[in-house]
Amino acid sequence: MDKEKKEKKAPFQPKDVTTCEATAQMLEKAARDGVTTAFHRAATMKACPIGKDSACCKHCGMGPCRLNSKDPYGKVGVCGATIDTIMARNFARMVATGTACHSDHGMSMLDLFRGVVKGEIKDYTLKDTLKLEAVAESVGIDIEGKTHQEMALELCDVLERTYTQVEGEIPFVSRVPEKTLETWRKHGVVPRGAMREIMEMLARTHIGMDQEYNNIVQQCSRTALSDGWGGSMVATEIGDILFGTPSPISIEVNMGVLKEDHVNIIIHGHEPNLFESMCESVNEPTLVEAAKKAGAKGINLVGMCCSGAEMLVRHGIPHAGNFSSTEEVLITGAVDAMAVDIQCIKQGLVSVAACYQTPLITTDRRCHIEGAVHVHFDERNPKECTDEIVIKAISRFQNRKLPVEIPQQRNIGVHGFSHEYIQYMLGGTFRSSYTPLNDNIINGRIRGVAGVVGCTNPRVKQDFVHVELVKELIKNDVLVVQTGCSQIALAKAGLTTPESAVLAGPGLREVCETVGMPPVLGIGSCVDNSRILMACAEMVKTGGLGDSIADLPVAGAAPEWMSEKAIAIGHYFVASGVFTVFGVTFPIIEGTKFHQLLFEGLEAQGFGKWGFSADPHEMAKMMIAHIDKKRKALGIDKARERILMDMADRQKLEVA
Ligand code: SF4
Ligand code: MSK
Repeated sequence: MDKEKKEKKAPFQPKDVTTCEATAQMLEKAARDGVTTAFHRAATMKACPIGKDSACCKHCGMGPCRLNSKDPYGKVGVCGATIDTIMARNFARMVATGTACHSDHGMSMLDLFRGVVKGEIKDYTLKDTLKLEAVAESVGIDIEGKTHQEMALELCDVLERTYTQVEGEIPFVSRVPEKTLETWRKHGVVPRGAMREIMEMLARTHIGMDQEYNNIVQQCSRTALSDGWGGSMVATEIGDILFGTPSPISIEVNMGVLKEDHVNIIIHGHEPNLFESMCESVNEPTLVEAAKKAGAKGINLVGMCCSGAEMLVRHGIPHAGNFSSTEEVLITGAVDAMAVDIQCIKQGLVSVAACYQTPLITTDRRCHIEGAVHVHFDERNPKECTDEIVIKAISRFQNRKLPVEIPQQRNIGVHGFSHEYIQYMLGGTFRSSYTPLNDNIINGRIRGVAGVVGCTNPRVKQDFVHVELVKELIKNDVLVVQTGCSQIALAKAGLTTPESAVLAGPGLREVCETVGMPPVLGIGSCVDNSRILMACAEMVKTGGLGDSIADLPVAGAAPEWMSEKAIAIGHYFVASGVFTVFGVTFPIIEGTKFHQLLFEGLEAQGFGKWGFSADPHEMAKMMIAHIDKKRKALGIDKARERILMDMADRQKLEVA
C-alpha cells in the first residue's frame, strides 16, 4: 500500500453499493488502505452495452460480429446469423457452462463416494445410511438383504449414468412427477447423461450448426435438466450420504464471527470435502497446541460462499459472508489463511490477500490462481493439505504486523431445512409428510412458495434486492426457501429466525408460530437448489395442488445473479415448470422472437417461463401475480379470500 494508492478516492460511497454494514465498513478501510475490490472495478468498468444485450458473436474468425440492439433485425452476422440465433447460442453456452460446473462438482462427489465405499479413501465414512437406503430405492435398487456397502456400490454405478449415459433417461427422472415428465417427453427434453447433453449443446452452437432458436432452446432445456435433476441432485444426495443430511441448527453469520485473538481460517468454494477435513485439522491437538504457543486463544474456522453454506447447515460452522464480501473480509487483517477449492473464487482475491499478508491457498487441480499458493488436496490423504493450511495460518498469526479491524456484526439464525426436514417439521415423526404444507396452501394461510436463491453482484447494491424481495414475499404470506449467497444475505438481515415471523402476513405468521419455524428457510448451497426441485415434486405427489410442477403456486428468483451456473439453475427451474425471475440484467433484447419464447412461449408449451425485473418490489409483484394465477387455476383462490377475511375479522376483534 504505497502513498499514491492511499490517496486514491473510491469512486462510490460504501453505503451506496452495499446494505451489508460489515462490508461497507471494510470498503471504508479499503479506501484508507488504498485497496481496490470488485466494487471499485464495477464502478469504473462500464458493462459493454452490446454484450449486455447478448447482441454480439465471436464464435468464428469471420467475426466478431456486433448487431444493433436498438434495431435487432436490421443486420445479421457475416455468416448470416440473425439476432435470435446469436442470442440463443450465447444463452445456450451459458447453460452448458453452468451445467458443466455443477456436473463436474457432482462427478467428483461421486468419485469420492466410490473411493469411500471401496475402502480406498479412509478419512470419510457414510454418515447417513438411512438416506443411502432412500436414495437407492428412489432409483429402483432393491435394497432387501443387502449390506450398506453393497447398495452403495450399486448406487455408484446407477448414478454414474447421470453423467455418462449415451441414450435413454437419467436415473433421477424417476423422481419427476408423471405429468411434468409427459411434457418433457412430448418436447423431447428428457435428459441423457450430462456429458452427452453438454457436448451436444456446445456442438450445436458452433458456426454453421443449429440456427433455429426454438431448436437451440429445446437443447438448452435438455441440458439444464441434466443439471437440476442430474448433476446437482447427485452432488446434494451424495453430500448428504457422506456428510449427513442437514437439520435445523442455530448459526452465526457475518464478519463479527472472526476473532482477533484466534487464528482465523476461512474456507471458500463449493465442495464439502476440503471443509470437512479442515474441521478435523483445526481440532488436531498438536495444531491447537501450536496455535496457543503462537499466542492465539485457539483456531477459528469460518466459511464463506457455498461450501460455507453447506458447513453452516451440516455443522453450524459460522459464516463470514457471501460472494461480494470475499475480498472485504481480507481487509479486516484478521484472516490468517483463506483456502479455496472451486467456483466463484475471484482472481482479485490475490492482490487483496497480498496487501494484508494473508496466504491465499488454492487446493484443487481445476482451480489454480496466478499469484496464489497451491497446496494440493488429495482425498486419499486429505489432512496433509488441511494441516499445512493450518500451519500456514498459525505462522501468519504469529507474524501479524498490520492492525486488525473486525466489524462487530454477528447475526444469529436457524438454517438447515432439507426437503426431508420440511416434511418432518410439518408432519411430525409419525405422519411426516408434505400434507400440512399442501393443506396450508390450499386453505390459503400460505399463499404459495418462492425459491429466492443465487449470487450477489457488485453491479447492484449488495443484499438489498434479496432482502427487499423476501420481505415483500413473506409479508404477502409467501413462504420463502433459500440457497447460496441469497440465504446469507437474509441471515445477515436477521430474517432467518423464528421471531422474524412477525414480519410475515397473518396466514404465514400463524403457520410459522405454530410450528416454530422462520418464514425464510435456508437449505444449503447452490447445488442444493435440487432440494427445491424435490420439495416441488413432493408437493405434487402429496396431492391437491395439481398434477405437474407447472400447476403449483410457486415461483423462483435470483435477484442479484452473476454466474453462468445461475443461468443453468434458472433454466432448469423454467424447464421444470417454474416461473423464474432474474434481476440485475438479462442477456437478451426485448421484443425479439427469442425473448418471446423465453418469457412467454415456453409457458404455452407446458413449461415455466422466465421473467426479469431489477426492482425487488416489481419482482415480488410478478411472483405473487403468478402464484395467484396458479391458485385460481387450481380453484383455491376463494379459500384464500375466506381465510384473509377471517384473519381480518379476527384482527378487528383483537383491536376491539
Ligand atoms: Fe459472426 Fe456468424 Fe462467426 Fe458469429 S458465427 S462471429 S455471427 S460470422
Ligand atoms: S457461491 S454461484 S455466487 S450463489 Fe454458490 Fe454464491 Fe452464486 Fe457462487
